[in-house]
Amino acid sequence: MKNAIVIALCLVLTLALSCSDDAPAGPDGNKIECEDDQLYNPRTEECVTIVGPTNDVGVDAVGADDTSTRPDIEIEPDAEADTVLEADTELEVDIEVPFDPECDKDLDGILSYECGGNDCDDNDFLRSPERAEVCNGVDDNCNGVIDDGLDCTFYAHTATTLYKVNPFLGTTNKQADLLDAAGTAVSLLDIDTHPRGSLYGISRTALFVFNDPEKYWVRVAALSGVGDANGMAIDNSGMAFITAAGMLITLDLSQVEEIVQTQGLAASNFTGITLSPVSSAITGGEYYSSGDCVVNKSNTLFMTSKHDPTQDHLITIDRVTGEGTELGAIGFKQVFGLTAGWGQLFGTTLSGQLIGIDRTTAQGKLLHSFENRRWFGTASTPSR
Ligand SMILES: [Ca+2]
Ligand SMILES: [Ca+2]
Ligand SMILES: [Ca+2]
Ligand SMILES: [Ca+2]
Repeated sequence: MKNAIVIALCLVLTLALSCSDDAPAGPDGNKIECEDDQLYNPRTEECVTIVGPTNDVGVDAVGADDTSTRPDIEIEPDAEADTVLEADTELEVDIEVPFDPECDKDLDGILSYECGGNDCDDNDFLRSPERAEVCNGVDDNCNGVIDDGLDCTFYAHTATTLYKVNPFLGTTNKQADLLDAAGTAVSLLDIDTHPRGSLYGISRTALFVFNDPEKYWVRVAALSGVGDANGMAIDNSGMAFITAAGMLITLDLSQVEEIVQTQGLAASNFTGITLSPVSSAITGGEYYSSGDCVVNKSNTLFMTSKHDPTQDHLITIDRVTGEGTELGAIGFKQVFGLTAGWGQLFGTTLSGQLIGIDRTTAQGKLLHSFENRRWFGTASTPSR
């Protein structure tokens, strides 16, 4: 300890003190012995008493304590250690604070109301404020409103009226009577939505497009050879397919659609247009169009077939070869409307039923029955 003090003083004292443990020699060459608490000052040729390190005031006064109090400075690592300790402590909090599984039963990361969180359904992983709203009849994003900000409807028509149907809520909203600009009834067999948004309809002799702002139908072309038609579907490239009894009829809409897009829906734009669809037999079985066909997002063409008098069946049809493949019985008759939307298939029947249809097994499930509605046809949603 004494050596440390000596060294410390040597480092800082400006006095020309002799800092040696060896006894210094006096002017006469004799060894001078200083006391233990003294050092020899050769300038004054005398021993001076060391102010001890325990006297903080004295040592600080000469700055020596700066060295001798290094341990004070070395507290810094302690301080760092404290910081590290704090980090460690926080980490331990994250890991070790016991979590009550009752507060997030569905494990969606959002706590239940009871635990101070805002998960409006702590039993449903798919519902929380972190979720996006989707069409399903459910308040996915927990803002208290079902399917807010979305159009969750498809077009369906009876013999006289066009509706928008919400299959999730089981509601309908009348859009228009089936009339042309002059107020004459338009007898539509079926309707479908073009990928670019136009709503098309067919009668036995003509093709129509719905003027949505004006709420009437515009005759855009004469049709031949579709007299038995009862279903129409438009694929993702804009090609229309019409089903009539055991036939698949292909109708190229591009000429008309081009005019719709570039010139608008004025009747004079469509004077003299006649379209000649191409017919081919539906092969692969004794299939017979019940009332509708539809193309889903992956361009698969489905058709309801009434070859079984007890119930309709769902088949797929190869759009190029016309070969049909049965998926199974739907469990419902007179499925005159077939629509694809939100990744699902829906059917509507002549007796007013709305059904969900399994795309793999064809099994239908009743979703809603509309009183006094006889559904003729339905159109797919633009997003399908
Ligand atoms: Ca939760
Ligand atoms: Ca939840
Ligand atoms: Ca919502
Ligand atoms: Ca929803």
